[in-house]
Amino acid sequence: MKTLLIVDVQNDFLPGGALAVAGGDEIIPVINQLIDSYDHVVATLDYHPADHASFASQHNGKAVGDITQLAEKPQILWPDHCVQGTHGAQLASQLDSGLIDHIVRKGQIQQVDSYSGFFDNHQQNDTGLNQLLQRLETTELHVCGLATDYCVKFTVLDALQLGYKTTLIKDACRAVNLQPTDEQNAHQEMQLAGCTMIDSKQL
Ligand code: VGL
Ligand code: ZN
Repeated sequence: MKTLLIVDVQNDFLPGGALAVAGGDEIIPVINQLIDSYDHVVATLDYHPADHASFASQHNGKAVGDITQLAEKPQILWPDHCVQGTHGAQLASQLDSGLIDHIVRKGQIQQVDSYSGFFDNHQQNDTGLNQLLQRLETTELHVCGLATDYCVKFTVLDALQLGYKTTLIKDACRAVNLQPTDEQNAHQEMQLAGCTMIDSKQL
């Protein structure tokens, strides 16, 4: 079965949102065009408690973009975003959400961030996404969404590790690009790990 995985296409990652990704809104029509050509469609939601440890606001003397340590691992500090129950955490309304058959939430544990849709950044808790994809008998996974250099990349790397034949739909993703080469590096990392890279017009 072919499954489309839509990563974090939420209001806070769109222009005007709390952690806006440049051009994040431009991927929505691209996804809407593809969405009905899959057996299953699964969306992930970044879904943080209001006091999440990835928020700069929770660390005295730290600013957005600073790096701190969480459980001895470096953690970039973000603006408050995708807080549970807020408009910012909702799926983008322009997305054809009627065709999304499952939603998987991540980043819900206060002390640890979760870029991947499968596991938290300390690889300790899983979200149930792998079991869901198994239940859907997914053999092929196509990934799109936000952001290429964080949640999309780590989701793809875990999917490959778990043995899914994984394809990234490049033009249905946008990157944060804290550094200008982050998107390019993320593409390279995913490709080296075995991800197939395509543009939506090749589908
Ligand atoms: C993301 C930073 C923080 C993402 C989520 O969805 O790529 N990035 N939380
Ligand atoms: Zn987040």
